[in-house]
Amino acid sequence: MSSSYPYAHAPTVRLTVGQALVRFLTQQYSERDGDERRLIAGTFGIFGHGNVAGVGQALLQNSVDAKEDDAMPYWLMRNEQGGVHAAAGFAKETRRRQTLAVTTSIGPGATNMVTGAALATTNRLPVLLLPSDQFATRYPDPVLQQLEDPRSLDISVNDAFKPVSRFWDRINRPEQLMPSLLAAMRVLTDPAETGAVTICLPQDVQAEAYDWPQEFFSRRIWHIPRPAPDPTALERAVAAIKAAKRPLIVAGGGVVYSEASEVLREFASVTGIPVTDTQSGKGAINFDHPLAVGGVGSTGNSAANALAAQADLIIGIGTRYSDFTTASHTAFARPDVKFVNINVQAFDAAKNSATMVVADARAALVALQEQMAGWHTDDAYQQEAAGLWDEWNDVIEQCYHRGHEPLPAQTEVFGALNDELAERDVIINAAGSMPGDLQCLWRATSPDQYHLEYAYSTMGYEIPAALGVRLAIGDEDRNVVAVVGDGSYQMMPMELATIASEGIKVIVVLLDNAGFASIGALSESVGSQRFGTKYRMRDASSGRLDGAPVPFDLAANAASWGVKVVRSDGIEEFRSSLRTALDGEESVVLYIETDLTGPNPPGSSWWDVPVSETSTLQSTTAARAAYEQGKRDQRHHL
Ligand SMILES: Cc1ncc(C[n+]2csc(CCOP(=O)(O)OP(=O)(O)O)c2C)c(N)n1
Ligand SMILES: [Mg+2]
Repeated sequence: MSSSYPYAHAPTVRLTVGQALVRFLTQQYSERDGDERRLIAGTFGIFGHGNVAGVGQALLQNSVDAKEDDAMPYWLMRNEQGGVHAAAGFAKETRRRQTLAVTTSIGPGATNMVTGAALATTNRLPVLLLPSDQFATRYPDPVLQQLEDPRSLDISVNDAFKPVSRFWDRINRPEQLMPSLLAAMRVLTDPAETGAVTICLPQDVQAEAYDWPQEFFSRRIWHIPRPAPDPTALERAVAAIKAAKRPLIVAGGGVVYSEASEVLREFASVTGIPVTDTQSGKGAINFDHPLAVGGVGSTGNSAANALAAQADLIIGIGTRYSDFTTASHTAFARPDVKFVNINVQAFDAAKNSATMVVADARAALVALQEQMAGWHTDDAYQQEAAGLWDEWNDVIEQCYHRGHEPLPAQTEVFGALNDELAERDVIINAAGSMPGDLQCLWRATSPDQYHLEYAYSTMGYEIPAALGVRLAIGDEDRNVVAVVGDGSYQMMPMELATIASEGIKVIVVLLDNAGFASIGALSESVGSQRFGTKYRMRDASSGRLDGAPVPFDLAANAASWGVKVVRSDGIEEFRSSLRTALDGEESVVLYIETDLTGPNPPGSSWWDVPVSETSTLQSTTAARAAYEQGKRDQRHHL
């Protein structure tokens, strides 16, 4: 087989696969609503023998040769997983119009990205993953870090990316790169299909030269569509809404990604339909909109959940109906409740046996509003919603200003953050007890403010995501604040070093409660007595981890990465350190100890976590009885 393009009439350029890859990526643009941007705005990487000579050499050559438009910025992260999280954070911040690539070596460098890939795909966020792979020629097999599967020499550890990628390919010959990259760009920019895109690059192929057709490297624009609703589907949706007395909107991430917030606000005002939100959708409607009623579901508030329980129609917009949104299929409790789902992906639109409107959220809302002209819900219903929301706002105030002693409740920290963050500052969080508190308490003023990864809920996402968000917003005058628990912090603190070396500003709020407030409370509720959920020394007499506090110092650890750390003793000190950090120029970790056991915001819902059916422990038997009671309200919407 020749190493050049067969079509004799095309001018060609001789480059390695690595060089061709980088050159191609610099020429890809996305476009939506006339806004053109570089699709792959940069590359995170860690080099090993798999990519140092191929993609690594190409990135070096680009940094030497490229003019401004052709440049591919490169950042060295500390952990490959952190690079993917940063790319996902970047993509979320840019509303999926742009993302980053991540290049790794083979073996562990590659598989370190699998969790990040799953996060991206679960959250429907585009990321481009470029793991290296074992030799295509197989001459030196088994190469260092090669798996070797006796059943098939074609299997490598990179096959582990297949279930967590929306597009997956392996480039065993240079020319395969052309159709593969074109298919990859389409998936990255398709709002219904997007997620992790993985292109595996055998280390020998990366360095191989080929005569590429020049037109492969021409500037290419990928138009991100806004699919319009099918008119008959829209008619069915309009009829369903007009027939409802107590309709309720669930606004999901799709509203934010489609930049449909303004249209949603207007639609709510005109139709008088109250709007609840999910973790990805919070801020889609501003909390002080007269029809906003906040977070719904397992960690939702009493107002949204009371309305959900009595709604006769749920209008889900851009939501995937996670179990937290549906309270494990107990939130929408009326026997006759029906659903209208607007979603760019048919898979989501079809959930709960809904009247499906497969369309872009903004396009569908505009069309819907036109056809709903003159119709609105009863005043009494709107007043009921507003009254319930007022009541919940009193609860928010209590949670935000508890004055809990000796250590503050973490809700007081959120109160300070909610007061101090500006409208377009970003708060980032992903796992622990914090997402639940934020879901029911946070008063989001804009769709930019609330950045929660609660589809994969990955401990360790927060710090690298803050790095990605900061890279996305550049030197815009906005603060990026990652809130991280002590458990999450210990999973992935090392990207603080990347933040320090890049000299960029993020604020990390590190809440140290010496354990898992989240899983601890859950453990107690399922009768497992907080077993193994505290960071404590092993106690000689009990044999368990319930001895003295572990003598580690997370604040000192944070400082060791090269960022400034400020310890706050109590909530007033925290408020003032926060103000200083927000006004300042440099990255700061704000460290504060909080109470492991709350007090937590009052719950108003359920979450299905099965409790042991048989046990010798009284705590478990009692929890099982409560669990069986909870199951009685669970249903399919058929
Ligand atoms: C990578 C990963 N492992 C395990 C879990 C399960 N999990 C959810 S929350 C949590 C504890 C989080 O502890 P911390 O960050 O201290 O937050 P807290 O619960 O104290 O608020 C665990 C282990 C997870 N979400 N992600
Ligand atoms: Mg903790």
